[in-house]
Amino acid sequence: MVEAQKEANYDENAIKPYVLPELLKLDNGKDVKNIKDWEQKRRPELIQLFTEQMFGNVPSTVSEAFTVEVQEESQEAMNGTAIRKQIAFVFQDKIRVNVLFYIPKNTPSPPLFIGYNFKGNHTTIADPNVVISDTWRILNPGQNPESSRGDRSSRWPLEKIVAEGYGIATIYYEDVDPDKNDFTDGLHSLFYSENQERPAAGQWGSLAAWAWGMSRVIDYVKTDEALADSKIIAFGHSRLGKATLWAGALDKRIDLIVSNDSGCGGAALSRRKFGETVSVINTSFPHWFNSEFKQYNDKEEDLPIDQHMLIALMAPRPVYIASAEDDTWADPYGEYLSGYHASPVYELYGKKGFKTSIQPETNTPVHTSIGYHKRTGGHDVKDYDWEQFMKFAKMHFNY
Ligand code: GTR
Repeated sequence: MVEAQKEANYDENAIKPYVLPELLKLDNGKDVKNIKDWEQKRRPELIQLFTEQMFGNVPSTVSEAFTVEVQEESQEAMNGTAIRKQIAFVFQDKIRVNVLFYIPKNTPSPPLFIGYNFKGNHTTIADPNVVISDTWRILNPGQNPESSRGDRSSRWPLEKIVAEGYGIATIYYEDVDPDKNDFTDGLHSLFYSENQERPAAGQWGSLAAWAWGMSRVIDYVKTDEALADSKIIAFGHSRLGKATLWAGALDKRIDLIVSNDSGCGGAALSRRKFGETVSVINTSFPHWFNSEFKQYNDKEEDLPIDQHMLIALMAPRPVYIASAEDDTWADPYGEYLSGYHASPVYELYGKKGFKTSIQPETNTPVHTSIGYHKRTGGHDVKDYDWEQFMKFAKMHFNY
């Protein structure tokens, strides 16, 4: 990995000319002229292409039931300003996925951020009541979870988010699918036919499973009286930003989508081959995408899609693309360009996207129907990022 990062191209002038696949042209060559063409024809074509060529399809057996348990609830979280609620999805009595909510008190239907975390719900806040996940214990044998409580709180300014009037739900992503090239555990394992140990050709990889998991959280939210009418903001950083974009494409109950430093396979245009490339990502993380995506290793120009199309699938809902100046591996300019090239779909809806292909200066956010900023610093989630996401959400929800 370190080697691949050293060898990658970071020179804007070394990018070979490329032609992006056309967003507003149907497979049969006809132009997409209006919202109806987009929604009824082009959008479904693109969903199908991303499913078949990249993220993989979800097995049909996946509709199998799961149960929801309320594990814990307190009206006195965050010094009495918030309700803490912890629920668990239990899949076939084998897998528990814990969801941690903080909901501002006395705020009817607050907009709700839903986002995966990398290291366990208990790392997002130093709250001794946060349940430690079973999967976390399995993946971290012999480690005392108490020593990591709150140690990721710099990425999760939960008190500030709640103080601004937002609810937040977070889930440990490895509860849904442990992040390794092994499909014997995690959600995939529940939907195999006999003797199957891996997803079949074309079936879902880990990113699609994480996206699917996010939609199950929304299923629950819609049944919770306090949140059923809340606007839903899906948030994800890096690989979880990729999963969040895919969730946003598939699930229109998500009202606003935030991708932070999502890079290759997320917001960054693949054809630029700047920083991480398709071949590198498929080699380092063969389990993220489906088997079909491997055929585009070093052949990005053969892809029938590129990532501006993924951004366009959010339209007309607001989408935020955040980059970081030193995160060249994720190709900040390629992330901006996806927003720029997705803009014509927003314009079909009479909404504003980006008018120029020139990337905004560092720490100079642009907030239209598409939001973008490149902040100072590296691959991370900072208060600055959250401040922009909340400002953007306020603007769109008149909140
Ligand atoms: C990197 C990977 C990126 C990005 C990142 C992360 O190693 O190459 O695509 O997803 O991990 O998730 O932090």
